[in-house]
Amino acid sequence: QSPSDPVDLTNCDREPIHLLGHVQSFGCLIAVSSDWIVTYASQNVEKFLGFKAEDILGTAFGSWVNDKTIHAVRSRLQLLTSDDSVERIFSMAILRDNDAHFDIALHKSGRHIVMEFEPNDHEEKLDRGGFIRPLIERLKTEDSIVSLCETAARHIRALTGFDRVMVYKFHPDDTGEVIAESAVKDIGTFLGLRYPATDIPKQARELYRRNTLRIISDVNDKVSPIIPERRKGEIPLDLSLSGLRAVSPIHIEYLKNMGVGASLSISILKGDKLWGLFACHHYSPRVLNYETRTAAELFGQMFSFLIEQQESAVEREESRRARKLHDQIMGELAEGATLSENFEMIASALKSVIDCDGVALTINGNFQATGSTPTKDEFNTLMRYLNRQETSKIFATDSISSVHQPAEDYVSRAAGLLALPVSRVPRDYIVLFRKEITKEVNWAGNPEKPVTIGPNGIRLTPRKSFEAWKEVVSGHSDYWTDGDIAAAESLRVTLLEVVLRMSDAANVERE
Ligand code: BLA
Repeated sequence: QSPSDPVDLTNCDREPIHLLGHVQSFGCLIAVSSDWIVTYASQNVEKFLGFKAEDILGTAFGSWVNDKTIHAVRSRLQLLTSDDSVERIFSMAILRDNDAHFDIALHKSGRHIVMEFEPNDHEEKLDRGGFIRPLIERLKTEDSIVSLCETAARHIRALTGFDRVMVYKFHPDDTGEVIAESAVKDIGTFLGLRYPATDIPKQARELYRRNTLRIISDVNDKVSPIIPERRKGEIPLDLSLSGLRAVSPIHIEYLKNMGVGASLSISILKGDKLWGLFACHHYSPRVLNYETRTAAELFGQMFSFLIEQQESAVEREESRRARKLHDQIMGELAEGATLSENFEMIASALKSVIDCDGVALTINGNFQATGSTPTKDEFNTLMRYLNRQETSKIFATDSISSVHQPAEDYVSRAAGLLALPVSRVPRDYIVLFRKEITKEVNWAGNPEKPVTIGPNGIRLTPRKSFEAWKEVVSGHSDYWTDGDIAAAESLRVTLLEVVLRMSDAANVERE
């Protein structure tokens, strides 16, 4: 797809959002070649620097920039550590013939050096960096992912002044959920809402790993084209690392449909994976100066480490609980007792480690169940399906009905299952069930009530997205996480031990 092909709802995961050739109006962009000749300029350089973009193309950078700036830019370029790094210079007079101060962002794009300029005339230092350290100290005392996210959202709102700051976490299937929120009064809440993966298409998620902050300062902005559109024999200038990049018109339409005036998002990474975003809305245009954006970005990076730390603490806690459960089950089982005799104890022990709505057990065709499960007959039919699977492994699905059609009859009772084979005889299983996800949502205040509906229609609103997501997940339970499967695997080993002990006992008796 080329940048000029029309984009619509069917192809927007292929829109080349890094090649759209425009910058937002709060700054201007100039690119130079390795011999410092200007190769690209945004049309709005005139507004900021006083000369026409057409006139500056092909000139030597040093012919209009002062020596101090040339020196600073050259030395910053040496500091670029990777293809994805951006260097910054704050509040510097750059021109030979006037004293206007600018912030400069520098990065490399292919064989071009890209410089982005934003006016910065304030005298006093903002000391946004000073904001970060005490905040990190404060966050270190939080003991859960959600409380960590809530506190962070509150502080990001204080730092940026955005009306609403959400922590949007990606699930393994790339859908996302608002797990924390801080907002001004009376604008309703998005907390708990889930969205389909397509709302933040794949190429955007990919880009947000490399460039961790983007601001859309005004959805009605008159964005400025970069000229030339492309140089002979080249693709358009790659704007992946640009801070001024004008974003996809599809996304602008989405924001407008929501009544949002400005948007800011900061990536939260876990390792090199996109874990989530701070997604921020403002209900009127909002430009944040570069220093504040830099502080927010830095905060996002530090926060990523805290999330990683917290998640591994959770994982350690989970395996500690699984071990404890092992000891408990082994301890409580009376000598020679069978799994069936201890079904309730085992079921509640399992539930305490793996969240589920029902548990069923079948040993030698003997069926027991607790909570929300299929009936005995339904279960027997299901067993025939399970027995065709590889028996020595945990089997998990978040949609039984998509692999075993009769399960459509009991989706409301049991939509997903996790089966633990507990004997070498293929017929013995403990099965955990989960109900269908149907999230009831509080739309009070309806902050996303469409204001205007753009050319792509009502679909581009969070509410419609949410409905689309509900369709996608109809017949599904919440998915089983890697942690659930790992816990089930270790419990299966425990239960097998019990089964073996029983058969040993039986053997001893027979002797
Ligand atoms: C980008 N979509 C985004 C971004 C967010 C969302 C946060 C990042 C850009 C930004 O900071 O605004 C989605 N925003 C949300 C969600 C909530 C929110 C889910 O506040 C929930 C509260 N979007 C669609 C559909 C398409 C689409 C159907 O809904 C395409 C068919 C496209 N979204 C789309 C594109 C981008 C995007 C192309 C990239 C924008 C860019 O960086 O150029």
